[in-house]
Amino acid sequence: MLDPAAHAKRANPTDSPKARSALTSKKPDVVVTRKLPEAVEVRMMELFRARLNIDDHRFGQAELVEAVKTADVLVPTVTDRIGADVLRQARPKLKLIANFGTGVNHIDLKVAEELGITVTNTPGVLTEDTADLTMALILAAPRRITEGERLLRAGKWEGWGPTLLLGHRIAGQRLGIIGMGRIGQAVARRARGFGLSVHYHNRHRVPEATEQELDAAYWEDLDQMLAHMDIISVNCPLTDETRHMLSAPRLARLQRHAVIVNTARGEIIDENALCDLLEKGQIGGAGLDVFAEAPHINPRLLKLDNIVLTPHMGSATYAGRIAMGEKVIINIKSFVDGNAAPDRVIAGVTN
Ligand code: 8YV
Repeated sequence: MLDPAAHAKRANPTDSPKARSALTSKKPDVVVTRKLPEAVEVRMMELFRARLNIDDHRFGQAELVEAVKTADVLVPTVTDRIGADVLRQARPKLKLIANFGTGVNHIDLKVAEELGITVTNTPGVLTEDTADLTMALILAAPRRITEGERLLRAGKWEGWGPTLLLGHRIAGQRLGIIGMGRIGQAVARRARGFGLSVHYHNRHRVPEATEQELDAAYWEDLDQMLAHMDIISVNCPLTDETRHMLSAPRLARLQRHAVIVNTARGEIIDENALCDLLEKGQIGGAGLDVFAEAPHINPRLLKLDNIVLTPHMGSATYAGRIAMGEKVIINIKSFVDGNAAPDRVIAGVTN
């Protein structure tokens, strides 16, 4: 997939208010692919001719094609694969994909742009929630929290023991954040409160004032940073450049006790290489909220004790999901009213 930020910069000049005039005269047909919070769905019913997914079933390919052929606006989520095969059947009806979520790696942006379809996302409103879950995994993996819970639930706990479930102290460890965007910075703020020292790698160095505020050390060379960290947190988007960024040779640079946390996208890490290292005890552990082939979980991961697994719940708060829905509504409303949608990843051509 292409980099959303780079695309946004190349906004299509034909994405003009005039070009959307046909849409402004009537309520747009909006297809929502998953069940959203009630408040969001009710508002969508008021504003649009919305088709909701009441039973929350997953759209197969045929249903997605039917949706894009018959809707002005599609509201997908990360669980939908909006590839070229689907998009090529979307015109002339579909004009906007208002994604419910920030990551847009499940949408073929190149083809959407080629076809003049606008794509929006929901940045900003899930930052704190995702950073909270990231921090929870940063704590849970080195402190073996879920391992302890499993022991207890299995009825195997025989009481306190001086050497039982010893983990690693959080304070004083070095945290290496890969991707110092909104979420990476929110993780850094939390991490400082727990006494971690913050290091980061990013495509571009963040402004000096931000570095100072976060007391964060920049590593231009990811390989070098990996070799010196105790904990790694992956917080960058999935793009062509970041797919398998944590490859086998890169992962091999981690220290034996290092813990890797991923709340971004599973495909950024070579999952099989990660399993090799975890199985051989060549790294300390992992906290994973995202998986390469979700919802299928690599069975090798399930057999490991030294990892904490959560089912892609970084943004799963009531407030967060309602705010995401509100962003989707604002994007659709702005678009159909002839204004530029605020969270454009791709600015398309409309008729
Ligand atoms: C969302 C996410 O819940 O926004 C994202 O990119 O990963 C999640 O937190 C999900 O994408 C909903 O589509």
